[in-house]
Amino acid sequence: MNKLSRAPAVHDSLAAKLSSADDRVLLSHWLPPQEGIIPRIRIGKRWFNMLWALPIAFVLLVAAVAVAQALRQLPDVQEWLVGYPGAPASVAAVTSGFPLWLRAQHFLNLLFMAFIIRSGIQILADHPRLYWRRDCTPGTDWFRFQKPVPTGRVWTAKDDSVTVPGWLGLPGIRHSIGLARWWHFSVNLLWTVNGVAFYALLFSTGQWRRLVPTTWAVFLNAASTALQYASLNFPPDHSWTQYNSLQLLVYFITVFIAAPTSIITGLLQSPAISNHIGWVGRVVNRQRARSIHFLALWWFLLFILAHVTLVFMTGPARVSLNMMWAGVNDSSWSGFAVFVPLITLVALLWWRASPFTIRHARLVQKTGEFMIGWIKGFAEWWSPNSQLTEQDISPYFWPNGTTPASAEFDGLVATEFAGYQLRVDGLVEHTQSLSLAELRTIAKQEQITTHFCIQGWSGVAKWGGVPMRSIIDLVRPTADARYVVFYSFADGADGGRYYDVHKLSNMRHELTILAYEMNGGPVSVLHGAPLRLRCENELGFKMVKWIAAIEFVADFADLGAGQGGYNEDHEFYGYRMPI
Ligand SMILES: Nc1nc2c(c(=O)[nH]1)N[C@H]1C(S)=C(S)[C@@H](COP(=O)(O)O)O[C@H]1N2
Ligand SMILES: [Mo]
Repeated sequence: MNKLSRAPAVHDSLAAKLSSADDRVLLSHWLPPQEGIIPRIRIGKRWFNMLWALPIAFVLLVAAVAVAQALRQLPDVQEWLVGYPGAPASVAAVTSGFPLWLRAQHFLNLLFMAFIIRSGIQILADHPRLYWRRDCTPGTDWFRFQKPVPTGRVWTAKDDSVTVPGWLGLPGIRHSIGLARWWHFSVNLLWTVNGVAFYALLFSTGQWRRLVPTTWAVFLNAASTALQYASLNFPPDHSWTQYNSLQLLVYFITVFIAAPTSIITGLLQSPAISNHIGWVGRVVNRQRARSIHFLALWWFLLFILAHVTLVFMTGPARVSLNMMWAGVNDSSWSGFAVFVPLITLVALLWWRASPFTIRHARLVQKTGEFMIGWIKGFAEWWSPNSQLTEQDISPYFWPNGTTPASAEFDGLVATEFAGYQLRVDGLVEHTQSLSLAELRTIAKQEQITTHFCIQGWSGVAKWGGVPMRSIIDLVRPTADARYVVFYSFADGADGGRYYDVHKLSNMRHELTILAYEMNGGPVSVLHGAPLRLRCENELGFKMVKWIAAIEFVADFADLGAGQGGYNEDHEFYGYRMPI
């Protein structure tokens, strides 16, 4: 892909200010840890500590047991239970037990879910708040495990990120979303392939009858089973051939509702997808998608808790393990013999995954790129076209990144950028040096769009500026120009200049502009004055703020650490980030 076929290029003078980066996470250079708080949920105006859920759940469970036991004393209820014993008589049982493919897929699902959940929690910790509205205005969150946003100072999204414990998060250090995403997306792909194969095998073998309701009677039977469980007098277990109706419904929801919902709401958080699919992306905006994604996580967590508890509570665990791990319906130890080594393997991988990721961060980045880079390539190809209206402009727009700290930049700010010159050079026929006044003479494009930060927040603003297409027409890139480098006036968080690389084709999308206006006025220094990139099919970090120069290149391997941008070099992000 990035072959260095020619002699090293002579780059823009700013290229000398880029820094190389380590292939490991060096904790001494990393964003220092920051504790979050116990998760809180907002109901109305009040915030509740989620630990309250534990005593409340306990009281509710005890009450449910008391009520269920009382109900089962009533003759009418006993009669009703005879009519609805827990599984509709009309539903045919499955006689083939649990075949090897099913057992293998069950194990793979367990293995993949472990890493999906861990990396997902890590991703959430990079913006530890959830909202229903896409503007992410402080105070409108409904869930958080971070303090309220401080006022009276600039508080960036990075400032807001928190550490999750290393045994839980993957890789368990603060602001490691770049690495967590490679895990999350790569394993998601494996999980989805496993899931699709599972659907196909289910429906081609008759095993689907275990999981798909075929009569309305399942609902009353499920109520009956729930009552029997709650009374602590469990229904007889026929799992080998047929699940009871409660199991059936819960498995159905897990396999056919929660799983697809997670995949869809995951994809809807992507700028390229959300901005390409019209009203769907506007109605299920990024924050709604994120919140629903999180609720789906809770479904899975509660499912796992209940599932594992019941496996070990209904009858001898040995027998249950035999069914799903050895495929036999007896009371031998064969299930144990399979289960113990495999669960030990999962535990071992769980234990080593974070240290491995920290030590071999570049390898994780490269492997992730290999696994899912092609999907990102497809998404980048789509032209983002979704725009919003003036009413949608967010009252608040999170700031992010490290502002320029140089006498040169301060001097420009003091003269309101009167002396600013944008250099556009590299592999072009007509090198340019353009003042703001000259940029303003080029036909202005305005767009009201959603910003998608990799960390999870979003915000809507109206941007005005010069389409990159106009710049391309002006400079006329040569035939070997394939990428466009944006150099900033600002350094990145770990020293060295902030920069980022885009494919030239991405710069030709309708909504790619160099913005000098935000919400009708000049863009503020905080948000990237005098010029910042808007490229609506990418995540926020690809939109360089405080642009000093633009360079057209054939290859970017010789810039910085060669990964295509500052965060790509230093935080192991991908250089194509439409998802
Ligand atoms: N020069 C520079 N540009 C940058 C950054 C940065 O740290 N330095 N941060 C990026 C990130 S991560 C995001 S989300 C957006 C944030 O833009 P905003 O501050 O206008 O919200 O700017 C991007 N551009
Ligand atoms: Mo970001």
